[in-house]
Amino acid sequence: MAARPVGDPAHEMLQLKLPLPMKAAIVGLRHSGKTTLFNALTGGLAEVGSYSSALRPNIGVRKVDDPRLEVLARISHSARMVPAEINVTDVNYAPRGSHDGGGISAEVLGYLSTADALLQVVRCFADPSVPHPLGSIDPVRDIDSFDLELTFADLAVLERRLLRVQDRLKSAKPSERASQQAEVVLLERVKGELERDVPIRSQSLSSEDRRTLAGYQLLTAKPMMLLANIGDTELDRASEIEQHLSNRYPCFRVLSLCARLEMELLELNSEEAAEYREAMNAAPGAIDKVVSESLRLLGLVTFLTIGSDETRAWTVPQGTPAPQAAGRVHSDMEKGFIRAEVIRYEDLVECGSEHEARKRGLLRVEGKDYIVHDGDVINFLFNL
Ligand SMILES: Nc1nc2c(ncn2[C@@H]2O[C@H](COP(=O)(O)OP(=O)(O)OP(=O)(O)O)[C@@H](O)[C@H]2O)c(=O)[nH]1
Ligand SMILES: [Mg+2]
Repeated sequence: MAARPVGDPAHEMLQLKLPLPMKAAIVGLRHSGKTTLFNALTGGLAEVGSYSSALRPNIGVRKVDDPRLEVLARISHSARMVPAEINVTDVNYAPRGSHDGGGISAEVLGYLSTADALLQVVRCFADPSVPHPLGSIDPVRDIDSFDLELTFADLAVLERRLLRVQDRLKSAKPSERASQQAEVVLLERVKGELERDVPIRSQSLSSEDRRTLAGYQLLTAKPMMLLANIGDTELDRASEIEQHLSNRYPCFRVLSLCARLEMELLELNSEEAAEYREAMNAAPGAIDKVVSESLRLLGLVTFLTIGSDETRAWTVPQGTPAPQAAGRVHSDMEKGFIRAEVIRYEDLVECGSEHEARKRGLLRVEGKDYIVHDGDVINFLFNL
């Protein structure tokens, strides 16, 4: 069958939407404002302040606002715009030593281990009507305590894995011994560093070591960001608090915001919200910043497709080759991939049309080894 460009009516018949594999998990101590942030991020209506150890996590989706979509939709006269999405989970977590829990429960660990990145909500707001599980407001203690929990969880996984590999080594065939011995050496090294308080994400490991470890879904290996949840009376100190935590934890990206205010603002129209924001001294774009930083934390880049039917943003992990990116749009496009026609977003905007970009030689034809970049506008050609 002849090559068929994206946007061809026959394309409509294909099942367009594939599940997005990347997931950010909101974590943090009890009553830090996780569910409030979840609602602010996803427009969700999950009940806040309703922690129970049996509570299921909230699972939602955040659309990624991208001003490039509107520009491209105008250029390509698209009927509609479809933004990219990130999956967000709000996981309940009770800290070791608090009256309602002894560490992270196995259920929570299960959710955390499948997350690709962690957004840690750090309680900075003081409110006597919302008791802190450890009795006082102390962001540094909370961050360190959470880190300890992640470390304990990883040590338990590594110890179990080590026992299993050592056991298997006893009856291993000569051809399997070398790789199993190498795994034992790696696990012991990683465990030793972890015992010296070096999280796996900060350990110096080869990409092969990281590939081996990836299967264990270790928590301190996951990228993490700190979200300082400040009270609405402290908004004028937002950047000071952010700076303080950034200095204390240079390995983490730190953002400060008032999750409750951001959630409440969703109920107002944009004019009222802007007025309220100004009155409260709350900088605009706090949630957008959380979203864009989450994309970065997840290691995602955005490419775009255009057509008269729709202009759409898609996210893929950095380093994704063109055929796999095509597979995000539809699995048939990956299977029958021929080539990709790529224009840089900025070039397309400057040319004003695909036709003009083609004329000026700014449309590149790329093969299966092409690595997709953020802002690529792509037309995949494929065989069915
Ligand atoms: N004063 C104040 N209260 C807040 C703020 N953010 C959240 N809260 C309140 O803190 C309480 C807990 O908020 P949640 O969002 O449920 O916190 P959580 O971390 O999900 O709590 P658990 O699920 O119980 O662990 C609620 O009563 C919120 O209204 C804030 O910025 N200021
Ligand atoms: Mg909650």
